[in-house]
Amino acid sequence: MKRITKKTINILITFFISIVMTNININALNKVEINSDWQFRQSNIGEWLSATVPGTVHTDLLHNQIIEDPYYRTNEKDLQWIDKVDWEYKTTFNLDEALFNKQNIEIIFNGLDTYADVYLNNSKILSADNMFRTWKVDAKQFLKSGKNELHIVFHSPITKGLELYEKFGLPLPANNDQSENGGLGKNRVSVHTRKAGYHYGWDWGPRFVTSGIWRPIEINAWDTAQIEDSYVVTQSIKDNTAQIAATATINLSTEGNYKLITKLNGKKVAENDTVLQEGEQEIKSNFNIKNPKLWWPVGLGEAHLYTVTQELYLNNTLIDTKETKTGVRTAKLIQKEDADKNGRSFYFEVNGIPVFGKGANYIPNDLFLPRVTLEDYKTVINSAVESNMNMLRVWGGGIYENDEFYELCDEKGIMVWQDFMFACSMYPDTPELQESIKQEAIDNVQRLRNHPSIVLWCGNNEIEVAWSEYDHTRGWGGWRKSYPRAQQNKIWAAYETIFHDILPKVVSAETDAIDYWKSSPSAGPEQVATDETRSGDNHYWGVWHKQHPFSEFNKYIPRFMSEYGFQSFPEFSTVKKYTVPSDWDIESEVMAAHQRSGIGNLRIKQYMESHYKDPKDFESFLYVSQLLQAKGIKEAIEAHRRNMPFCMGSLYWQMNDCWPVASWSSMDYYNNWKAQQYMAKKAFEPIHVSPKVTDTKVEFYVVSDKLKTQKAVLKITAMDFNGKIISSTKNNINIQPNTSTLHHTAEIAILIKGHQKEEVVLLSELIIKNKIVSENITYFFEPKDLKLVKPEIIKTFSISKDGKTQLTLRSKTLVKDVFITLNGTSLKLSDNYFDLLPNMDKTISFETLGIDKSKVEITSLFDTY
Ligand code: BMA
Repeated sequence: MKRITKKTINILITFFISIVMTNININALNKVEINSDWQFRQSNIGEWLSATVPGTVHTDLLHNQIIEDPYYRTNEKDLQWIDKVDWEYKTTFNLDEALFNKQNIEIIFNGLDTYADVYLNNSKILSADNMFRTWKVDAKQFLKSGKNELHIVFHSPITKGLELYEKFGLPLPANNDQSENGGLGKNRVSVHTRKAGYHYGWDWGPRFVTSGIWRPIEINAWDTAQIEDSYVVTQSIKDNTAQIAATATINLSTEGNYKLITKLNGKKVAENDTVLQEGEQEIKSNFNIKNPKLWWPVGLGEAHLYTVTQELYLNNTLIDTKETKTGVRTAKLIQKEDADKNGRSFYFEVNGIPVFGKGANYIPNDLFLPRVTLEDYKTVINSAVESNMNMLRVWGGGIYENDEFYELCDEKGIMVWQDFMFACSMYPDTPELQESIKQEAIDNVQRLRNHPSIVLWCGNNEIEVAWSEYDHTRGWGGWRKSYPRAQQNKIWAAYETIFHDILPKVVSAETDAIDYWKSSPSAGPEQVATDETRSGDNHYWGVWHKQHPFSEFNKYIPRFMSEYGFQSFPEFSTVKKYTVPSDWDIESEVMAAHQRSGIGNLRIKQYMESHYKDPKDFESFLYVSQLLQAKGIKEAIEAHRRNMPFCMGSLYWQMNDCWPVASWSSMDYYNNWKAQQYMAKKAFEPIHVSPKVTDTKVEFYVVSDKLKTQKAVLKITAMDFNGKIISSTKNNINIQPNTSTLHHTAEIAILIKGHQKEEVVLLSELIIKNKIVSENITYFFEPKDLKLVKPEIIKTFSISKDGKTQLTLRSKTLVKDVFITLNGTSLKLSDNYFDLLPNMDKTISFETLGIDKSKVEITSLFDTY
C-alpha cells in the first residue's frame, strides 16, 4: 500500500504546513519553501487543477483522477502521450515585508525536470535544461512585497529531445531507451537530455518520461553575507590525530570585518578574523582532533559522526550559521601491482584497513521520484544493514540521490560507490551539453562531498566496455562497429572529454580526497575489462546473458565484482496488485508488460529446468523463480568471498525495484524481501563458513571480515532426510582476520558413507564460545533430484520477552525452502525461504505485533510440483 501511504503523508504535510502559515513554510530563519497552492494544466489547455510540489505531471494527473494508476496492468501504454505535450505549473506566494527588505533574495530550484521556463511575476527568470542541476536565481529585482506569482512551463522532453536529435544528425547508441514503446520508432533521444536515463525505460523499468518540479523550490534571503557552503574533510589521520580542513564559501554583499568561528560538537576549534570584500570568497580553517572517533563502515566499528558548525559574524554580530554532520575517516581505492606483475588490486581502504565491499546496486525507488519517502530510504538502507552489506552502488542510469539517502548511509556505515549519471549510451559532443554536464557535476559533488559514506565517484555504467575502444575485437554489437572511422573518432572524442577530462577534473577540484574511476567496469588505463582481467572492477553477466551455469561464478573471479545478477518474479501478493486473475500466466500480455528483459522469461525457464522440477502452477512458478535466483546469487557471493583478498568486492545487481516487475532485485517494489535478500543476509555474514563442492570433495572455507584472529570449532554433519546422522566431525580452527582460509577438505565418499547423494544433506557450523555464528546447508544434487517427502510441520507459537510473536517449526523430515506468509503476503521475518532440518527446532520472529495466527501459512518446495 505504498502509494496510499505516500499520498497520505503528502496530504498530512500539506495540511500541517497550511496550519503553520498560509502559502509559505519557514524551515529556516531566512529560508522559505514554495510548496503550496500549486496548480497545473496542459500548457494553455483546459482548466487549472491542483498540483503537489515536489511532484510530477504523471502523479498530479493521477491524483486528479485524469489517469489511472500507471503501474496497473498495461496502463503504461495509454500514458505515452503525456511526455509529448507541454505542461505548466503556477502558484502565488506572499513575501512578507521583513523578507522582502533583505538585501539579497535568491530562489533555489533544487530540481526541475527538465526543460523548464520559469517566470516570476511575468518576467522570465530561468530557462532550465538539466534535471540534475540546482538552479539559483538572483530574484530580488523581480519580487514584490506581498503577493507574487511563479509560473513554470515544462516543454515536452520528447519534442526538445527530437529537436536536438535531428540537429545533431547522428544517432547514438542508447540500448535501454525504449523509443519504440514511446511511439518514436528508432529515434533514441534520451542521450541529448540531462535527465534520468531509466525514465526512458530500462530492462527492469517502464517508460515514463516525466516532467515536473521534482525537488523543492526555496526562497533564500540574506543581508550582508551568508555562508553558502561549508566543506569539511579529513586530510590525514596520523598518531591518533586527525587533521581536518573546513572550507567555508562565503557570499558577501557588504564588505567589512568578518569573523568565522568553527566549532566541533559545539566547542570552538578555529577562528578567522578577516576583512572581506564583496563577492564570493573561501575561508579555510584547519584544526586537529586528538584521539578522534572514526567513521567506520558497518561491521568494523561505529559510524561516528561529528557536527561541525561554522558561524559568521560581522562586527561581532552573528549573521549566519552552517551546520555539517560528517565523519572523520580516510578512504582510498587501492590499486597496487601484484607481485607476479600480472594484475593490480582493486579495493577500498578505510582508515588504513582493506574492506571487502559487500552489497548491491541501487536504482531509484520509484519512476515518480517525489513519491520516494524517507521511510522508503530507511527500509532499503536498513535492509542493506540487516543483510550484512556495507556498500551500495548508486548506479548511473538513475539520479544523484536525495540528501536523506546519503545521510542514512553516513549514519549506518554503508559505503557508497557513486556513479555519475551516464549509462549504456554514447553522448553527443555538443559544447552546450558538455558545459551542462560540468555544471551538473559541480552541483552534485559540492552537495555530496561532506558525506563520509561516499568512497568513490565513477564516470559511468558500462560505456567503456560497450564501446571497447581499447580492444576492437570486443564491444557490444551495433555500437562502435556500425560507424565509419571518422564518426567513431568523433563519438569517442566526446566520451573522452566527458569521462577523462570534465568529470575527473571536477572531482579533483571540488574534493580533496575522493577517488575517481572512469567507468564501471574498467580494467584500468587503456584496458577494457573482460571476465578474465586481473585488474579493475568487473560486471560478470556470463550467468544470464551467455547462459553459463551458476557454477561458473567460481571461474570468473575479478578483483572487484561490481555487477552480476539473476532475475526473479515478485511474490504473488505483489503480482496481484497489478494484475487480474486472467493475467496469471507468465506469458500473458500484462505479465509481459511487467517483464522488460526480452530474454527474461526464457532465461528463468532455462535455468529453472536445470535446477528445479517444473512448477505446477503460476503461483509456484513465482516462488520457485525466487529460490532459483537466491541459489545462483549465493553461489556468486560465496565464490567472491572465498577468493578474498584477490577479490575484494561483491555487489550484486540489484537491490530494489522502481515499480512492480520481474527483475534482478532482491526486494520488490513494495519492499518485500525476496528469497535472495534472506540468502544475502546469510552469505554476507561477517564470519561465514562456505563449503565448496567439487567432483569428489568438499572444501570448507571460512571467510572473516573481522580484524582479530578467533578460535572456533568447525562442525560438519552429514545426515539423511530423516535426520539420521551419517558422519560428524569437529575441527578446532583459528579464523584468520580479514581474509578467507581453506580450513578443511573432506572426501564426499567419506562424508556420506555409501548413502545416496540425493538423500543427504550436509550441515556446516562454525561455533565460537558455544555459539553458532554461521551455518551453511549443502546438497550434492540439484533440488529437482532430491528425494524430498511430504512435509509435516509442527507449528508452535509463543511470545518473546519483547512482545513479538515467535513461531517454532519442527519436522521429522527435511523440509526444503520453507516459505511463511501472513494473509498471503510475505512479511519481514527473522528468516524465510529456509531449509528446516529434520528433528531440529527453528524459531522465527515476526516483526509486526499482534498477528492473527490462523492467517499464517507455510509452503515449501515439495508443494510446487
Ligand atoms: C547491467 C546494469 C543495467 C541492467 C542490468 C541487467 O548492465 O548496468 O544496465 O539493468 O545489467 O541487464
